Amino acid sequence: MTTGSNFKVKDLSMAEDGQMKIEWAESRMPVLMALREKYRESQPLKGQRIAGCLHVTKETAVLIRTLKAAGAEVAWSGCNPLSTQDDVAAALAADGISVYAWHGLSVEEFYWAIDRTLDFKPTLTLDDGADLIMRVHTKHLELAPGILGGTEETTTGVHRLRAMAKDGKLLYPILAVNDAETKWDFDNVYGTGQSSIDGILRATSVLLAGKNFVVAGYGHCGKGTAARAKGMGCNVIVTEVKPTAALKATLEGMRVMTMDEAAAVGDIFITATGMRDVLVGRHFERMKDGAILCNTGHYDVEIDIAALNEMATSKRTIRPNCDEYVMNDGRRLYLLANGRLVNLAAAEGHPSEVMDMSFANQFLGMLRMAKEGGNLDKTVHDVSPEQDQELASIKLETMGLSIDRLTPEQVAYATDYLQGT
Ligand code: 9W1
Repeated sequence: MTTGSNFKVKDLSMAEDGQMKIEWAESRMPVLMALREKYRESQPLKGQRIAGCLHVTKETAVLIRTLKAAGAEVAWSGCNPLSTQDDVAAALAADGISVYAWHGLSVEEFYWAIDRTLDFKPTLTLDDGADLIMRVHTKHLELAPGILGGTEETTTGVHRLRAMAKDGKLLYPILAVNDAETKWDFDNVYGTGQSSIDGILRATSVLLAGKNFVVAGYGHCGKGTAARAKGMGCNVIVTEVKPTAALKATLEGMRVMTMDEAAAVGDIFITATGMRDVLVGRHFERMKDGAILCNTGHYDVEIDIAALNEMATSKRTIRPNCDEYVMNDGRRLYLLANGRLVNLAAAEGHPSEVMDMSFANQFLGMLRMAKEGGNLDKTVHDVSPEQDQELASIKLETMGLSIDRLTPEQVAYATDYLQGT
């Protein structure tokens, strides 16, 4: 461990590798980079101290540097004990950022790291999962009056905070970055879609073309994964419990059937339901020799791993993130990443281009809280629809794409209910 007066990371000598990763991400995150240039002069975050608690990754580093470029002082900890990229943390520390994060820290160390960022008496907080906000509300209440506002990145965190706000327990306003269309709609569909396929390929290196690819759940994550698998030449089968979702899958060219039917024909299975017991013993019994099983839902409850262990006569790790289970009749089933999120465990999470939009929402959220936080109700606030459109418009521009504008006549037509038949 390398400890400095304002950081604790795994090994400061990894900074050069981290710096290269960050530069790579910067080259793929044009919206944040455009915002960095836009606010470099005016310094809208001057005088603000931001405590952040979010996965220490190359993408997060691009956000941190953008906040700093806009004038903020920043102190950071990771929001998950296993998501920190140690070389990225080292590069941030070498750059003078107060960062307390290393891969595999214990629960005590996790809260210790959050507390170090609170020593800094933040005026703004930035969360993924609300652990930092909760720490202020439980152990550091004295800091709350000095905090103008905060932002929250995820669904789970937003749920927690809305419940708190309902009870009147929230001590400063929060912006629900998660609920911005340019966040959840892109993260879940395109981020999870690509990274799940990426995880399967890294763990197995199988050919996707021609395979029967079974997606359980046709929500945003399932839909994204199914679309990408189809693009790679798979025959995609969708299983669902919700009639409208199943109907959409059908009309998008997916085959729909029950898991009992799919179990016998699938080559690759991925669960994306958020529900437990999606693949269970009776499915394992029917599966073909060589079938590959994985999960991209939040919790590792979708595949009944206990049953798999019980049914198997032997088990070995045949490749990283790929366990071979031999059934009593000799069939081999392959479980990826122990049934945990295959896109995080076997790949690298969402690609930088997708995080660009999520984190541009975070950046604009910080600007808004710095400016208006003091006047907002102490509840959970939504990102404005204008911010969504502005952000999408910058993204399009950075991709060299132009779109049409309504003419005044078209605007009048759209708003005049007297016109029409
Ligand atoms: N977030 N930069 C693992 C990621 C863990 C993780 C998690 C992301 C990003 C879903 C955020 C092994 C990055 C993060 C790389 C990695 C997430 C949990 C990102 C996808 C969400 C519980 N949740 N995310 N990049 N670990 O991709 O910040 O590689």
